[in-house]
Amino acid sequence: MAEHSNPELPPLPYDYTALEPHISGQVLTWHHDTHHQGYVNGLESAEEELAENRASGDFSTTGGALANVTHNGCGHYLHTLFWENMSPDGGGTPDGELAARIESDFGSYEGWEGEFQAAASAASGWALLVYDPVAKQLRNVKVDRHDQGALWGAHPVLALDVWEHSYYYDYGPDRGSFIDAFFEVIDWNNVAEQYTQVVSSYE
Ligand code: MN3
Repeated sequence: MAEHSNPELPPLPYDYTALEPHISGQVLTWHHDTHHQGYVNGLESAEEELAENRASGDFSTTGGALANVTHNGCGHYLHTLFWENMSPDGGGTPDGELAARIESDFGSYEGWEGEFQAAASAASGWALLVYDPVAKQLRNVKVDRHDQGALWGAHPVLALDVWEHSYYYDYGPDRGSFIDAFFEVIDWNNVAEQYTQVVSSYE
């Protein structure tokens, strides 16, 4: 039987100030060390509660704990992807197989970009580029909180956090400028790696 591991906060893959001026060191520090850590802690304590309830046979708090696993687990996983998707050497546009797939699934890069930015403008949570293994295609998904609007079975390969804690300190209510700034730091090499890893297990 596979042994499951306790959730852990992964270190940022770059310095806290590495994405300036697009995302400030202050925001990355709060966002990673406080917010993301909070989801890791929340996931761990919800899992402990589930285990205690299974052991005692008292399931009276299990419904809430299950909701906490989903909320905090999605928060943990999406933040981990969000950090990996960015780099101080990012920006530009995708190339290679990922670029070809975006063109074939969305008509053009511009078609994908406009749709993703619309998802990011409208979401109360996240904009995601996902691979849908049922339809065998890339899709954009608009997510509220961390999990509302999720497409079951789909694998996120690019994640943009548009919770207010992600941009308000740097941009105030101007979410559009933050979305533009995110495009200056997208690490397309990482997105291509995420895509290749996922698609290779389905196609
Ligand atoms: Mn966040």
